[in-house]
Amino acid sequence: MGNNRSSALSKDLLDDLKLNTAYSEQELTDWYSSFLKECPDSRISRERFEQIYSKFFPNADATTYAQHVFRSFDTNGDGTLDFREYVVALHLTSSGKIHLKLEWAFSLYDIDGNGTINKAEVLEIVTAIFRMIPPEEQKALPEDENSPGKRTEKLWTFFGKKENDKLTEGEFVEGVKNNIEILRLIQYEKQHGNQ
Ligand SMILES: [Ca+2]
Ligand SMILES: [Ca+2]
Repeated sequence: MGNNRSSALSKDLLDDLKLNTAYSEQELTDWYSSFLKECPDSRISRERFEQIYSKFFPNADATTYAQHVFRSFDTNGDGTLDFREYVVALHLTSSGKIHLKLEWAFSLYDIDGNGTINKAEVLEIVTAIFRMIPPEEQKALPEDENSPGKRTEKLWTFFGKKENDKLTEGEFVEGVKNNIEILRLIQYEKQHGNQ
């Protein structure tokens, strides 16, 4: 990095991304051009990311969730997203490969990055998810999952965990794969205007 001052994608980065994502050289080159147009300093700040993210949820508050998503994408932890982090994030969240998505979801829930998820971390992410659910949709939720606390209890029970237990990445991935209800509860799918 740093020696890539021109608007061309460096060969090393291109090779790296071709190897680690499913995207073609043409796609990556095109994206890089539009990325540079949007972000002339080739970085996305957290504030900018929150703005972009929030536009998808005009009727709710996606700020907290966007902060967690940003953290999970900012893999080198420098407080900005560079092109590599951006493309890897796109690949993880849209490739359709469930295993990749779940590994990413694990890193989203593992807020302190210590390699396990505890109940407080689940509660924090579920609370952020709830802020994205419009009030009328919240009213329609089943009784045992219509608050962040209840939803966290339900999830924790599905995972077969006691209050102070911890969840490893393997348990998380297997748990979600084996229980469609868990998959539904760990995320929020917008009901309208999504695609
Ligand atoms: Ca970064
Ligand atoms: Ca953790």
